[in-house]
Amino acid sequence: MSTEPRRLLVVYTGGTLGMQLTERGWEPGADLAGWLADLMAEHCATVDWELVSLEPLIDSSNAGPDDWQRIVDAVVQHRESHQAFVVLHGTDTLGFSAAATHFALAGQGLPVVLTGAQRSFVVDDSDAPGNVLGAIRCALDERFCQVAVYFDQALLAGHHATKISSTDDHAFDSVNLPPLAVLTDDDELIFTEQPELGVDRPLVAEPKPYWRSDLVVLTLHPGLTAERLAAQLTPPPQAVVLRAYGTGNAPDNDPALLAALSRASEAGTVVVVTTQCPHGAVELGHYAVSQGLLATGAVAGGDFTTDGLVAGLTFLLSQDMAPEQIRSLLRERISGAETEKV
Ligand code: ASN
Repeated sequence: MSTEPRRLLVVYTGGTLGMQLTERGWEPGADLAGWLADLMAEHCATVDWELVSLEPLIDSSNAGPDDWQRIVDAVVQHRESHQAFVVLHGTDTLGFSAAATHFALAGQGLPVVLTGAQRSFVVDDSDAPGNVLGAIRCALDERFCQVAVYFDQALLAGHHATKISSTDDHAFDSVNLPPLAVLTDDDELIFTEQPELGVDRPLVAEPKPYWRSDLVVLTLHPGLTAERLAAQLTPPPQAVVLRAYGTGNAPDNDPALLAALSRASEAGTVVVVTTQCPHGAVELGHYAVSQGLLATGAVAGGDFTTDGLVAGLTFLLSQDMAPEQIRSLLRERISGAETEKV
């Protein structure tokens, strides 16, 4: 491992962190470059760094697979000249972008940290300085070499981080995986789980760029009619993330409901089951009631979040794989993910 200090690239995509208040509400446009230059001069004077802005700057509610790819491209294009990457991003969809960046860069050993803020740097009590400096601290640490999210003094694996509060400084949690590290008030970075080689084993050898696929997230709720579910599956999408109950349960007392899912699977839709619970994994077949769902051809999403599955499925669909190929890769790498972290 090189002992040379890492050269840092900051990739700015937008988000509250650099927003200003306009007549329409908060939107990108504050002088982020000027603020960051002052912050770096005050706290990181010895760091060799560069800023790249991905124009147009966006509220992350507008982010999609094209934007994920722009982040990945920015990192890949600078991987010879820079050794550490911090991505400044809106928090609303940061969990999706972090997972997408993880899948695209898995196995490359690149230290990439996504962060954002709940309040713009223009506000007195902004959480932007702490998050940005913490993210930089992590990205420059020679022990760190994967895609992660830094927020509120914690470093979280990129494919398990999800937004849990629209207002609190503690806006992100790592679901079903302990934080990778915590940053103490004394600026000590304590790794709780060493980033081991193989932890982020790539799903495919040479990933193709992200493109916008026809994927839908569906949530079960008591009283959902088979007609409504069937309408949501017409025409059959390429993939469904099905937010079921508990360990992956769905009602088995309405054959028409399960028939709608079976028809979609037979038509080539990849159905992946996750749980509506904030924590815990899916295990199809654990309860008898889930046998019906299992029989539709649905695949368990393991301990992945909705964010992780949307990004992961979009990644696999972008590889031009046949539905059965995607299902078997999911079964092999995702369904039992609580025992093997991908
Ligand atoms: N709407 C903002 C965004 O995601 C929220 C934030 O960054 N805190 O861009």
